[in-house]
Amino acid sequence: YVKPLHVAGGDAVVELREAIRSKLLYVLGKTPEAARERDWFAATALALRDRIVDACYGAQAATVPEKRVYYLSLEFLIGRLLSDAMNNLGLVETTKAALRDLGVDLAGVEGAEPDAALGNGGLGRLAACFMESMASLSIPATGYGIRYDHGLFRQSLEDGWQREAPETWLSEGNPWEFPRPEATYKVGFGGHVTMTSQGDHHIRRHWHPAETVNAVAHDVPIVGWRGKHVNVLRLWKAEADAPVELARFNAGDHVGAVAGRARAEAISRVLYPSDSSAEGQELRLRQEFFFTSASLQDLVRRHVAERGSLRSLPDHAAIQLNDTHPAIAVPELMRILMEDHDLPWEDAWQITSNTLHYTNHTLLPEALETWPVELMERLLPRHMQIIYLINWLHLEEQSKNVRGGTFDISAVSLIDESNGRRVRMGPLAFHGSRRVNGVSALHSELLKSTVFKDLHTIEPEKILNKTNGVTFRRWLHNANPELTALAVEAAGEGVLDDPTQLEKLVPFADDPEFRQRYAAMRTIRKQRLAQVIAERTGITVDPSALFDVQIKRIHEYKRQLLNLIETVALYQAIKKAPNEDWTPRVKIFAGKAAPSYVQAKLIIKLAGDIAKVVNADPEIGDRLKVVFLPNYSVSLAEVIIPAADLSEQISTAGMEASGTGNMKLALNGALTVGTLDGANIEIKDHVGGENIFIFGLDAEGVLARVKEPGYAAKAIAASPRLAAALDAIADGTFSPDDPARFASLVDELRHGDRYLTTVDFEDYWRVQREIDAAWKRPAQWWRTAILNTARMAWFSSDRSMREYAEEIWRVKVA
Ligand code: DL6
Repeated sequence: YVKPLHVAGGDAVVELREAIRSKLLYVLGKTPEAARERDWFAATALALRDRIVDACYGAQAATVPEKRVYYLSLEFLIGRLLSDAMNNLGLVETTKAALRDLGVDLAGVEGAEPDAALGNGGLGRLAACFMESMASLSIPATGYGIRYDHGLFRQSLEDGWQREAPETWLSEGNPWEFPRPEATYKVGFGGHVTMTSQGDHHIRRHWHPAETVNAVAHDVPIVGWRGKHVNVLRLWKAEADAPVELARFNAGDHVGAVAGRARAEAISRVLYPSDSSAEGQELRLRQEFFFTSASLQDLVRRHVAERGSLRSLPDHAAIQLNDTHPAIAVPELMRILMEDHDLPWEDAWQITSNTLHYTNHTLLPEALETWPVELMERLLPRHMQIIYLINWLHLEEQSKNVRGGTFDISAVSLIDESNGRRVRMGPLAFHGSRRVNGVSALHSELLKSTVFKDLHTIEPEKILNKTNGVTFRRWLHNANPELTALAVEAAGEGVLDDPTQLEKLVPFADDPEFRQRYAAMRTIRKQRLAQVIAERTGITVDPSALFDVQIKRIHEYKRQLLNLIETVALYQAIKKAPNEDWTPRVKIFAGKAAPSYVQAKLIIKLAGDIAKVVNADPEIGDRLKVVFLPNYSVSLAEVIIPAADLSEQISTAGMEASGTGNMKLALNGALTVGTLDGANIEIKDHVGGENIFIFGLDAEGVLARVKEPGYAAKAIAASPRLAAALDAIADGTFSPDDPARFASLVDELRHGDRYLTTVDFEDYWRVQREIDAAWKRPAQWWRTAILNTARMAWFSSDRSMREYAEEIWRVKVA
């Protein structure tokens, strides 16, 4: 038995119940008898939103904070908000009781909330965790992004192949948001630039866009822990200036009359469904400029209203660019300051480069954004001029600094001349920002030695590390209430406010009774996941087996393929020695592939094909099951993570900037099997090397190995187990209907293997067998799991946000 976390008081229940009833009737126009779960969700959200507004319009609204933070991100993967709102307002039990009085089950209501999937993966989910943490730490912050009509596509599997369908989270409106038509800004595109002489050799340039689009604000309030502070996530919707061209309409051109509107509104229609690759399409650049320009106009207007002069902007505003997607902020802020506010270049540069800050999230060359100069000149002619001048001044400065010898100045240029002429958005963001940060210790070091090597030499103080974090309110309290209640019982209520108190669980790792209760909590979650697996895939899994989980975007560098090859090798080993005492495992995969990423989609198909053969093999039985759960989302993650025994974090070392799923899983007590990559290294430092399973080459080892010709062939020749697994995949054992289906995957491994899957295989196999053995020692296993939970406090996004506030933004945190 565990005590409920929140206790419902009588009056509060009645009040909330009546508020919900009233929203249902008077806002939604529904009687309780006619209401569907979706209606109950909307009514409950509206009633809670009132309480969030109350929390916000007290003292907070009456004071102007000393400094505001603006977090610009093309993605916010927020998922559902109801449980966050209830938990942070302390109203979980009250809401449950209020709905019960109305004859409604809270779980069904929660399930009726659509996921706001306004992001692809780690980068977008990080932005959502940061928003929640900033509210919880009372950091005055606004998130700025796009209100996409259609978030990340819905994934279904058709005969194992990924199919994409549009996602429709807004089809019944969004009860959390406040449309703010009064906060509308004009965003220009195209056109030309005029010059007028002002005397004193001063030339004034002015941009005359050919097209303008309206950015209309929609505000989602984000309430922090214990309802003490509320921030706003301001999402921009694109609207046309003129909804219809009447003259054309009246002339009978009914479609042409709304074409301009369709073009304008396309900007906020769909989220680009790609991560780890730069999209490079015109609409994407339009999206980036649209939300960046609207956000800058908005924050400049606010600053002028509150403080008068823009010269003090860096003292009262810190802007964080989440990756290079908003990097166009560098020339756009310059343009606004010079054109709209008459500031001279030098002052504008001083202000811009002291207000902006930039986070890099990837080293993968294919994900580093560059835009053709020709496209920039056409779409943003004034910005291209500003970028040229910034670059000219920057290169002049650098050439002055070179004393003796030669220095390849093109290495630090903001324009790449080697591949057509393209603007390099990373270096632009770097140069225009006061601080630049990577997202794990290793990643930040690699930034200094690789992509920003030369810029780092010029400004060695600029790059900082800010290791990512995750919000424990979402990923522990809400996702795993049983474990949370157990932690509260053992460590006290304070653990809810201060995650470092999880450390108090350490001595309990040696308490057999506590271990047993901890394991029992896991079983509850595994039973629930088993039920979801059965409902969604028809596969029956045994909750007493080891649940081995790899959940993340499907990408070759994340190496789902390594896991699948090991699955095949294990299958073959069990078939060879069926009487051995194999540890029963369920391998659970989930994740989406970018729609244009052919190899990633083939990997999904391979997982399904292997699952079909393995799961149907009577000789295998419950010793090995393979599951690919379709349509991975934040809310599915909330079901899988608390049920995981093993967390697969097996990227090629040096390629995963940080990872955040690794943190959520370890916090919930899954043991990690991982490479020394991204934040895995810091997780190892915190939980202890004996409480994590590390294998494979480290980042240095990878760099050295790729220089050795024929490394894949050598690795395959040295491992008969690997060779046999690859042969089986290549010869159609798992795809008898199309034996050559996976030839391209296996060929790439045999002849290229950019991600060193073959090289790391044997060590991965070894560590997996160690894990099999560890599972057979439950006392030790659960001790390790408890120690993981107890020592993960540092990975709270509260810690990350505190560090950003103190070391980057210079904002005081209470
Ligand atoms: O920083 C958040 C997250 C990291 O945890 C992942 O390791 C990293 O892959 C991800 N990066 C991206 C990059 N996409 N782009 N550009 O999603 O960021």
